Amino acid sequence: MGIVGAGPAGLVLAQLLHLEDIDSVVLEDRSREYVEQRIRAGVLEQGTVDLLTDIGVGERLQREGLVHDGIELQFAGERHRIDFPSLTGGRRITVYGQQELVKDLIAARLATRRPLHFEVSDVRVAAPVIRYRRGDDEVELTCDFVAGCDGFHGVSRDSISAGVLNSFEREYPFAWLGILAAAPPSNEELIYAYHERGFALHSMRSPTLTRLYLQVRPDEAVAEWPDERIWEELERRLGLEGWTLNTGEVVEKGVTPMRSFVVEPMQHGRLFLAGDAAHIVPPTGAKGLNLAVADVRLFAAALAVWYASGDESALERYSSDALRRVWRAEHFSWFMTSMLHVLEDGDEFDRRLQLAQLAYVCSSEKAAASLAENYVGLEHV
Ligand code: RFL
Ligand code: PHB
Repeated sequence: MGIVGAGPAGLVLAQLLHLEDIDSVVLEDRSREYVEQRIRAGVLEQGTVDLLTDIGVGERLQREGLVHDGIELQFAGERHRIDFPSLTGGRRITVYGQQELVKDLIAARLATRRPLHFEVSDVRVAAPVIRYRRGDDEVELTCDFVAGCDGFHGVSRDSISAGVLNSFEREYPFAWLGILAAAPPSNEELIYAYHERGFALHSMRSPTLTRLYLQVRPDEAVAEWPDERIWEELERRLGLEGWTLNTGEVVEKGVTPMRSFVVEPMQHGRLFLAGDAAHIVPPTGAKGLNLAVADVRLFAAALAVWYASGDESALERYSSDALRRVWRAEHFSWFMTSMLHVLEDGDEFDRRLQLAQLAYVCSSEKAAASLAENYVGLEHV
């Protein structure tokens, strides 16, 4: 097996295949340091945590991950809590930085002594062949299958001839400015705030690190946001009487565009796409990393059947099976995004609709349960 990309999708797949005793080569064009430091997702569904634990990479996650029983939705000057265990039959989420998970997965891969090559260049996919440069060597690797786990900007998806894939896309007229601050979290749980000045999110990484986001324009330059302005704006959007926002040194700052994107099918010939290479969700539903893990779980199970018996039926079903969960997550992510962000050219009608939806989700147990079951992750899709 050839695996292009050492993000969560590629690395979890590599570990799943190792446990089935299936050989694989993982190729990554960035350095180990770069992928281990890249700050991204933070929320793991219960099913993701269970899988990571089952495949032997859950030890530090169990120790350091922050288990959360709910989130808070803030609007019209009030906070409302959505309690997960009571609404979902005992399910919860875990907050654990994606880069910490990637470190754990890399360590697990290196311990297997199976190949994981960083800083390869000029990767060309013509499945089942992958060509690339490693140092001064030009390498040609012929595989049984290629897993395109190289993210939204990777090369795998584009190696499929024009006309084979259908793509579906939505761009949103806003982006997130995200910061990581050396400050203890100001609240035990995540706060998703709808405010007339725009959305804000309070999240965290550890008892001493807070992760915060602000809705900004998509073309907004980080330079327009000195730390002081960020803290002022966070205070305005998240602030409530009797609550203090802890501040501290800003150790990372970046702007993330918001996009929904899906390609169908997620497979062509011997190339299988997984994770962000096949689909993107806006981060409001915290689904991206979880979807990447769900894809490779399906793909690895189908490969295990093929290697054991030559039966191709599960591989043939991979795309349609994966896409059911993908579209559910696309809808949830779009729903959360639409409910919580202020449209620049929106009017009072739009605002009233959003407030009515927020009030419904926070007052009807059935509506809250729907949000909660999607947030903690659906068991059967
Ligand atoms: P990745 O993580 O992008 O990994 C792809 C890897 O492929 C490498 N690569 C190549 N390697 C070889 N040859 C090439 N030509 C290559 N081109 C690229 C890249 O260097 C990289 O190492 O994709 P993967 O594995 O599919 O994982 C997807 C997740 O990273 C992504 O969905 C999440 O980060 C999305 N996301 C969130 N997901 C959640 O589940 N919960 C969250 O709370 C959450 N918050 C977020 C997020 C993403 C964010 N950003 C920055 C996009 C918050 C943010 C701000
Ligand atoms: C994060 O902690 O980075 C985070 C949390 C929830 C989201 C998105 C990102 O919806």
